[in-house]
Amino acid sequence: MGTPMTVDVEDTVAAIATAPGNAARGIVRVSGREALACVARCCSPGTRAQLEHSEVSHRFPAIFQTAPPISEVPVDLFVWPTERSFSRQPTVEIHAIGSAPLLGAILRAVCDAGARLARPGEFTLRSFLAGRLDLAQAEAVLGVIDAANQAELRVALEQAAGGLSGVIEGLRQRLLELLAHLEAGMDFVDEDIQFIEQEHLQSELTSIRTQLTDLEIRFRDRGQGAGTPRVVLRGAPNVGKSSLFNALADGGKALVSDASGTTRDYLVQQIESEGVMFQLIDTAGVEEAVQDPLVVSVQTAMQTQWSSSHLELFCLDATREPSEWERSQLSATSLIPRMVVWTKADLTLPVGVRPDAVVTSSQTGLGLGSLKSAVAERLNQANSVRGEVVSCTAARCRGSLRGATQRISAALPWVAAAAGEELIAVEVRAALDEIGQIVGAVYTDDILDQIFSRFCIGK
Ligand SMILES: Nc1nc2c(ncn2[C@@H]2O[C@H](COP(=O)(O)OP(=O)(O)OP(=O)(O)O)[C@@H](O)[C@H]2O)c(=O)[nH]1
Ligand SMILES: [Mg+2]
Repeated sequence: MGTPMTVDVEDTVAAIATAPGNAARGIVRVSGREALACVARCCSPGTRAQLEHSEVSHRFPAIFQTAPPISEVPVDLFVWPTERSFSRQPTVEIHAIGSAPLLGAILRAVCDAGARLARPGEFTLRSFLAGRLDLAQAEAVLGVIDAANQAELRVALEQAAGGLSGVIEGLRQRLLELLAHLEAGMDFVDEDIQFIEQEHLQSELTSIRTQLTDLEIRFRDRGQGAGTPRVVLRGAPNVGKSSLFNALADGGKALVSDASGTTRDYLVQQIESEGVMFQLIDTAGVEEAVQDPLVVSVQTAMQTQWSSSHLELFCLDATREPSEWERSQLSATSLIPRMVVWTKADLTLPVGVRPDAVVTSSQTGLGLGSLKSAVAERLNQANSVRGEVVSCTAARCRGSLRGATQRISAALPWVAAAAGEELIAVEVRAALDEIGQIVGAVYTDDILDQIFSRFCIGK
């Protein structure tokens, strides 16, 4: 298997593993087939014998010989003679006083003895290729190195310990299990054996899709600076979105009228609630099966606003029963986190109030305070989970998560139509490939290159 950085991932590499600058302690790390022999060549015969006879990981003081004028350096050697090291290769760490010229001299000596300089991220790459880390964990190593504060460090350490990988792996296992059942069905296509109930397949795929969407939303703002969250008013025409917009945004200037389809372009207003700033966006009512080119472009603009928002306030008119479209929206999982809002509650109280819905009236101001507080609370919650992954992982994984979600969305109609297992299996397999890229169960040289080239040398 080729890798972007090196053809031979077993040859012996060396680098200074500690940050530049003087410190109490500095480390030169040597990893690869000949690691122990290379270091042994730089030590006294006694140390050499000790290295050659190392069978288990151990540590001992030694005198390291470099070129004059420094010549003899007292060091501590940390030795991993077997695959029980970080890179899963024989490894030696030479711990010395953290002086740059001293560490430089040690590194040169090791290279003269047969090692070559490691490339950025090469130790971590080896660890990944040896199966010790998955890609998300490898990136977490980068996150630990780059952490600017305690909170970032906590997130990176948790990811390095496999937090994210555990979640992704769980989803992967569930998809693999479905795939196994589907493939079994394909093998026995002539016999009347059902390996998986259609209902189970449907509910399992739907639940996996919900989890993927949640993850994607959590990742959305990482790696590109969060900015002010966007909260969009969405719903059928004439339900009172613009009236609510005006009532919530002091001085909101949205046009309001009895006529359906009043709002054409979207409007944005900055709002503050309980210390949380957000942008409230009024959009055109959702119209189905439109043909008029103007309405089509209005609907497209609305869709764009919606899909780039962080929270949707789905508005329902309390004076009438929810329409079929509204009911289907409420039962489907949404890509955007959603809150349900009843409007016009001064005219009549909604029937069948949902426990999670906020009841409002733009006319009397009923429920507006609660709605603002609820929005602030939801945005706060979203903020705290959004920080759970290292930002470079988030940036890389968004595409994979979205791809997997789309594949599962494509599979669901086949399931509903009781179509052949092959059609469903194709999508499930593709979803698995997408998810596999996050942890590196499936990877390409490009991905590896992108990730490991961001490391500094010595990691
Ligand atoms: N009584 C009462 N009427 C309301 C309330 N909210 C909106 N309305 C009326 O409902 C009608 C539609 O309101 P809009 O705010 O324009 O509705 P919209 O959802 O923005 O409509 P489109 O932009 O066409 O999608 C208007 O006649 C409003 O006066 C409310 O809380 N109470
Ligand atoms: Mg409107």
